[in-house]
Amino acid sequence: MKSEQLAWLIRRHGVEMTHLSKGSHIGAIFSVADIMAVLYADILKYDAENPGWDGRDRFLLSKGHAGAALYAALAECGFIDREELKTHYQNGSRLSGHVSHRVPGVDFSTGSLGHGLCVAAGRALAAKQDGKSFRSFAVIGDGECNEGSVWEAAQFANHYRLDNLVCIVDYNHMQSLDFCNNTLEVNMAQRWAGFGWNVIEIDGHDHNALRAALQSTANEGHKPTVVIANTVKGKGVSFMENDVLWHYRFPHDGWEYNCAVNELHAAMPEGVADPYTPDGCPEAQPEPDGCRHTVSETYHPTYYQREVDCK
Ligand SMILES: Cc1ncc(C[n+]2csc(CCOP(=O)(O)OP(=O)(O)O)c2C)c(N)n1
Ligand SMILES: [Mg+2]
Repeated sequence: MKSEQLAWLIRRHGVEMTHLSKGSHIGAIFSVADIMAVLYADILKYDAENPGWDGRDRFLLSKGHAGAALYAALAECGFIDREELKTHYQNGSRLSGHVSHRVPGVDFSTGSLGHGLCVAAGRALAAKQDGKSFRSFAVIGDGECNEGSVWEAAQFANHYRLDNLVCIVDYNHMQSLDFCNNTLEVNMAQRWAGFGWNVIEIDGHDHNALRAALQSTANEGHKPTVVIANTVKGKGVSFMENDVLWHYRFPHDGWEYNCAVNELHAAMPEGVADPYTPDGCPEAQPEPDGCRHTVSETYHPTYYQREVDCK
């Protein structure tokens, strides 16, 4: 499957999964969808028939709250059944809201931010010590970079010259309740370079740029590589883009779900079929006046305004 098709399906599954479960993090899922799609379509070595294959690249979605994006990719790549996606975030399901290692193709549970890069760095060192050729990848959030453990791992990876380690930062400038720079400012590229990493900065929704950055990360100094992927939180549905509301809100019945689906349909790549609403949502009404938010200064007014005005 082409990465563009996979990215579309990740977004479509993401809408359905959060809608059905009344679950969170659709903005984070959309933000990382293109990164996940290029990784699973073009970059990672894996065997869906044998998820524990020793030669596989090791992958971690450290921003585990976007687990639906990973589960959707795993379903489309044959690790789990598509039908199971409908159980996401629901009691008894192994597809927990945050990433679970009980799911085939997942080696490590995530959701408590700040741990993924540490594990990925350890795996990269183990590969070197054992003479194995796999690469170790971690996708982390920019808000996650507030965690000190990220920078401990960064130092460690530099010290051991882990050129088989790739960290991708989903750089959407937002964290759960606010913009990152209102919370704790990080000069992203400069910080990683200062920690001795090979820094590549790209548009995180440009599949060609992602492929080029991730294909080979070998470099003369044997440095670990960080791909700073500039993204838009909520990318793909206009009223979810750059609005902190959609960190926790799920697409509700009515115009939110219908318009989200129809916007995705308008951008559907060739060769893809929508498993849920093949013809889109014909009944879709446009959103009521005053419900579309622009980039907000702070979380609170935006969130409560929507709850009061537009329910
Ligand atoms: C250790 C820890 N602290 C707090 C949280 C709660 N939390 C969940 S998502 C989130 C924001 C993450 O922001 P970012 O890493 O930028 O991810 P994005 O959603 O923007 O992709 C926070 C603070 C958590 N999951 N783990
Ligand atoms: Mg973020």
